[in-house]
Amino acid sequence: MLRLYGHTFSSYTWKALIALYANDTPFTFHQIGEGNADDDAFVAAAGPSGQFPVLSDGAVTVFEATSIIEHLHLHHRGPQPLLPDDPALAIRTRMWDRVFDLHVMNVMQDVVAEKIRHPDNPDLAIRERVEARLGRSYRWIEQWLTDYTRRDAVTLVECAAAPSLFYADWVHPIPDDCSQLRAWRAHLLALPAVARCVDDARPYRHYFPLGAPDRD
Ligand SMILES: N[C@@H](CCC(=O)N[C@@H](CS)C(=O)NCC(=O)O)C(=O)O
Repeated sequence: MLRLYGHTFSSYTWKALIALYANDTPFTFHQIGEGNADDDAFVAAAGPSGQFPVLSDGAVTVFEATSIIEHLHLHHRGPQPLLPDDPALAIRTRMWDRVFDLHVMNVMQDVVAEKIRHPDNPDLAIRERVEARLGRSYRWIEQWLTDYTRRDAVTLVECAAAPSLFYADWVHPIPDDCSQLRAWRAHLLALPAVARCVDDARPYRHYFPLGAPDRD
């Protein structure tokens, strides 16, 4: 039986969960940081950052959400192919995955990290830089969506896009003139695999350091 270690409120944990849910892949979920010392120690030792999610598959341990999805695609393939079989399209898919991790999710996390570091006096220059970078990413994705045709599937792209856009929009709302992107975020949140993550995370919304908005 596969074991996924993560936290229900964690964006990168969602990324792996969406892949598992979309394919009805059987697994057990191990919640980190909520009192199970053995699970916490396992994650702390699994990779150099000690971060989650981490997947355990028999003797194999996989960290990094993208690598977990690659592993699921190779060893536990379900009805939803997480990567295309065409190698050239697979490269494009991996490149788009990097867009959501590096230019949406990790950017958004700078504001969250600054609020945790300085809860009473966060550096406004960091927020300004993050808003500028997110704005640029939003506009790039808005253009990219014009030619993105696989919108009803759940692939590595959707696994990366749903959690990153969910939380980034809380930090810096997607502007009205990015209408395709706003509609795509709503579409992603309505996918059953994503909706399940959103709902399971509701009890933990008070963990969001900036204060969760009253929506979604
Ligand atoms: N690059 C990693 C990022 C993982 C990550 O940032 N995980 C966060 C939760 S969303 C975490 O473990 N936070 C707790 C910590 O850093 O100790 C991935 O893609 O899996």
